[in-house]
Amino acid sequence: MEDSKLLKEIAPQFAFEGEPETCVPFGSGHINDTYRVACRTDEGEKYYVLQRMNHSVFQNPEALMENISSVTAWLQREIIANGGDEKREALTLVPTKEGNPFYVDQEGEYWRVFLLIENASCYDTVEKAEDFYQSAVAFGRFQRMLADYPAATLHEIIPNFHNTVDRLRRFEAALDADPCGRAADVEKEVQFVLERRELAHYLCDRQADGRLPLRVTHNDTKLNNVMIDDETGKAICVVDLDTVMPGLSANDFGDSIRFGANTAAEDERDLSLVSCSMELYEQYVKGYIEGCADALTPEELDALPMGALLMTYECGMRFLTDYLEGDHYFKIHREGHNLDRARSQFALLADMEKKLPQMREIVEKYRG
Ligand code: GN1
Ligand code: MG
Repeated sequence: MEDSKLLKEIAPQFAFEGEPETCVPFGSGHINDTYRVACRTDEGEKYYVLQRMNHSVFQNPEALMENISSVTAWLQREIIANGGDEKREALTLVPTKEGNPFYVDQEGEYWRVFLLIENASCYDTVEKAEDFYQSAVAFGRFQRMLADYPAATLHEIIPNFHNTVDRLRRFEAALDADPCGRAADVEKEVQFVLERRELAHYLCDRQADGRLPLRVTHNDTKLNNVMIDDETGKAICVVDLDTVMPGLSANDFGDSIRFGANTAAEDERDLSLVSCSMELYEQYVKGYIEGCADALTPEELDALPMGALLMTYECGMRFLTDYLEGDHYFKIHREGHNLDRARSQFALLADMEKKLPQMREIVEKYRG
């Protein structure tokens, strides 16, 4: 939608402080469309984040918004109880003028607004090891603050989201159907996935037999989903709560490593640049264990390194599935983008497989 149309038709639905004056694209997510709205108030400009929710990915936006409303309210209470600033350390939903948490337009598109946390930034790549450590503390703290939240009351927004066994089944179905005739070009990548079928079971089996407990998890723990204070350099707030669901701590840990400890971008084409940095991995382990305090069980701590391998395997498989199916899930910005992403994830996994003993030793060092 045109920015001007957004400003005229969508923005006025929300209970902003002041008058919305500008609306510009914002952020780098693959799923929703995000804009920054500036409003003029007596005290100067005030900023908000306006998002159009992707309802083909999120088929039940009402349930999703229920999850976000109750998790953010819980986090705000915890933050206030700890003497923190709840408007800066948690997301704040801005309701519509009618008091609803989202607005549905005439085309059936779902919109929502959050307060923009000012003087803070999200980073797409690790510029400083300290930022990565900070993000680990933030995700660890997130885990700890939600440790007593009744996880079973949350809606499962995307069923089987991090069920790697199910992701493998869906990959094999896409491969069989081959709707775009692309399977023949990706034999090497397909082989890579199929050779590792066993890996898909590692976490699912441990969850099924009760060795790993269900937690409230974020499920998209990339570095760019944490806001870092521009002045202090400290992580302040975990954002993008769309996929908050019951899940496993190893998945949250693993997805952070997949994205942030990679020495290259998620879609890097020069695979010689892709590797899992043990320095960054160590920073994350240290920060995550500190942030969680003792909220994790010994079995959960044992499973963390394998979580990194699993999430990388799963994400690569998801990119490859989307490539085979014609790129309708992840937004692409160039021809073959999902294939590039899959290849770089597989290069990263191959490197992690070599480094697994060292990854385990590092967890031993910090678990206390
Ligand atoms: C998607 O929208 P974004 O970039 O935060 C995806 C994640 C993937 C990620 C890969 C709902 O997240 O699961 O790990 O892309 N989110 C959803 O970059 O599928
Ligand atoms: Mg995101």
